[in-house]
Amino acid sequence: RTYKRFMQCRLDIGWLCNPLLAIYESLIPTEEEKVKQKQLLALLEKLVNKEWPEARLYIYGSCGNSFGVRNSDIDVCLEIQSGDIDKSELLLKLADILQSDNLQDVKALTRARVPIVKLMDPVTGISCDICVNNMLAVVNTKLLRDYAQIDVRLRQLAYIVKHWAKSRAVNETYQGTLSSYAYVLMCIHFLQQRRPPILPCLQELDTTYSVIVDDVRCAYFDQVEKLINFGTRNKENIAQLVWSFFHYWAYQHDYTNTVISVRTGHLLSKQSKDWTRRIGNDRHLICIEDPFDTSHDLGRVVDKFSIRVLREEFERAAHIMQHDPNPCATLFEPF
Ligand code: 3AT
Ligand code: MG
Repeated sequence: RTYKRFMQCRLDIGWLCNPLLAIYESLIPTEEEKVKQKQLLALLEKLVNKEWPEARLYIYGSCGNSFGVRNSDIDVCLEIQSGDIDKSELLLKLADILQSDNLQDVKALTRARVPIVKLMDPVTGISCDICVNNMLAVVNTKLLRDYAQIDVRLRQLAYIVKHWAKSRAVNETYQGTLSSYAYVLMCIHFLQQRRPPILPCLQELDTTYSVIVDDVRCAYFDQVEKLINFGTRNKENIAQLVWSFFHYWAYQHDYTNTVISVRTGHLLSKQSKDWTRRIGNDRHLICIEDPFDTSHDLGRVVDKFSIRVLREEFERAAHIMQHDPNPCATLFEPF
């Protein structure tokens, strides 16, 4: 009986699809904004190549991975053979090159955790952070973008989850909650685990794309246009998926023993990764394996206080999805 009621509840929330999709649509950047981003990238490339002809610029993060909301800043990575020049010097030089043109507020932040040059383009109104040789981020951006093309429900779910996380202030790594990147990986893993699955595991399929970055081999199947029918046997709609996502993280996930792994498409044991105890500042209270840098737990920022905050927020969201008469308002109420 309980199971029947449980299923009934999930089937009955179809009416929530339209309001959830309306939120999703309202968050997607416009074509006009995408064009402006490309213009700014072209301008930066021109300026950089005048000084360093062999250097390249890549967009990474939410503007490149197709999980970016409207009016966000762009993250750019400069790839350059730096020889014996150190990163700080390189960034100061870069700031100098960009200073000379019509860009505003050009600043090199050489002591940041990820050192960057910040700037604002008055023509497009877009702000931009440029880092150097952070190619693993460029490659994981491509992986997320490729997953997004397989089934539109990933983009829908991830936008809703990111919007929820920002509204509820649980998207702040410096306060011990999770990065946007971590939330998108949670969504991908979740959709790999549905039965029938909505997403495949690209790193388990034949390799069609392979690069070596910082001694890590990044390889997976990237001909995603061949996979656009992959998830069609699963008929779950976005309301059911949002409901199930929050239920999973509120009540079903085994925080004590398991690691989510997009790389394998499965749960792994903490034991197998030796993530069973605190080492230094890594507490492994919620474990999310980076798909390429597999020694990296994206949950390592979470501490014993913030894990409670996170789990209470998952429970709150699950409760709202189940009982609230107007979930679309309550779910995203500012914290
Ligand atoms: P927002 O829309 O800006 O919140 P985002 O996708 O830009 O989301 P972040 O700002 O968290 O995400 O990170 C920017 C990119 O940097 C995303 C990912 O390619 C990379 N990245 C972020 N955190 C990590 C990490 N811990 N390990 C590896 N790559 C990371
Ligand atoms: Mg970002």
